Amino acid sequence: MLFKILISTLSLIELKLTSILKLKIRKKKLTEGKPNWYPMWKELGLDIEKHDLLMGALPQIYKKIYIDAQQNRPEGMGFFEFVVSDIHGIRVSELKKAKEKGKKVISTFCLYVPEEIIVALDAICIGLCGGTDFSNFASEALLPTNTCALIKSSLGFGLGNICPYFESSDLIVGETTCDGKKKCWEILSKHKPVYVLETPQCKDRPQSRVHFISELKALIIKLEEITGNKLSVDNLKAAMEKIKKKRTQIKRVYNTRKTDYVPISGKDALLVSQVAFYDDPDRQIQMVGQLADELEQRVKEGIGVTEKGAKRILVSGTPMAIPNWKIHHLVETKGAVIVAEETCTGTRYFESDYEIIGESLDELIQAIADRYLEINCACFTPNEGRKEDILRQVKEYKVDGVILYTLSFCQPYDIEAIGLEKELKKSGIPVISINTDYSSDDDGQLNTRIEAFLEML
Ligand code: BJ8
Repeated sequence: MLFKILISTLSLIELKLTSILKLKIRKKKLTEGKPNWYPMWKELGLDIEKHDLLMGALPQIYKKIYIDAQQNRPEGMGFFEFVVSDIHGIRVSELKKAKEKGKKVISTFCLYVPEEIIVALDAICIGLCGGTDFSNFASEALLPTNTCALIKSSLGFGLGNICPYFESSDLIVGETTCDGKKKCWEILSKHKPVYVLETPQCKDRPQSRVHFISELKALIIKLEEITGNKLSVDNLKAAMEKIKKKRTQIKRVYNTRKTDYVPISGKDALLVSQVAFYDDPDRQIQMVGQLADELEQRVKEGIGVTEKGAKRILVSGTPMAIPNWKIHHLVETKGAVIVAEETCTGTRYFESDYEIIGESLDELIQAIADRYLEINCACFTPNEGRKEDILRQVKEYKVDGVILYTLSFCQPYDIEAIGLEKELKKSGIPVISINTDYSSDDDGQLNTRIEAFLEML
């Protein structure tokens, strides 16, 4: 009942957030009691028929993976469940209202696009959809078969008119990380305004830092033009504080996963990271913070989500966009627990940090550039830092085995996986390499391989 009342208020911002925490995670149909979003979806130009198919499938997948297959979940997950249950509704209506008041929506596909700059200019930063092959119908004619699942999916969401976030975007900020994405921007720019941030290839060189800083400044000019706002020391500092706080709360959640008796499943922790990419940062600070409070209390009381002695797994590799929960589900239905993700929907999002000091825009932009250049993505060369991150995290999270996870046809991560597998084996760390896409075609084969890997630990 409380759930229905909450939904009927239409705007999450107007919700009394603390009351959401009281929601129990219930074994009920996730679609019930929704407001009528059809007028909004039609206005945005969505393909209603296809969008209905997508929205019809998601609750069933979520129920199977999150509700039916898990026990003893933290109550704080009620908020994240609520967000997923209305994934194309309430947040999109918030964007609509904000746009009516003159705010701009800026969409991104990569961790390298600094959200603090977007927020400082009073715009909304959204990470775009891309975690299911449902959308491939709209992109397959434009891309070679050997394109990674994330690109196929994201482009499909945009061109297939099934993503209200894409339709709400005033500007898409791409980047020059992998080759596939570079070409994707060219296709997308025929349908939406796209600006490409040039990320360096060899990020450890001093001249790359200089170049990245000048690229950030060029991006700022573009964003100022789109938003009509001007970047200042004050608004940038405030936005940096806000985003830093948001990252800190996610870090607190991850820290609780380092304990012996893990208080949150890998699936739930992944969902927290995934939602962070498109929800309102202030609300995230509050809701992730409250979840972290609960998890820290669980740790004190020795409340865990697995049997004691469950095998602890680190997943490292390509990002996992909603609803890509495939590997987490396969691993955690076998009694093991994923304790960390060395991915962009995991530790890469919050590990690097900055001090917010400096009295000029130049100093603050430099601090932002330095923070981003610490993110170890396989698109850079060399990328030794990633190996160091994995080895450190294996210790910090008391990991029994590592899954190197690569989306099929992602060459940078695929190639790194071969070297990393050798390095980890040399260090005596059990490791398995998994190369897959969003389909369930290889579920049987992956089940067998993961089962054998877990038995071996
Ligand atoms: S910082 S990981 S979000 S680039 S999986 S599209 S690399 S072919 S997503 Fe990424 Fe930024 Fe790096 Fe993170 Fe290309 Fe690979 Fe596909 Fe990928």
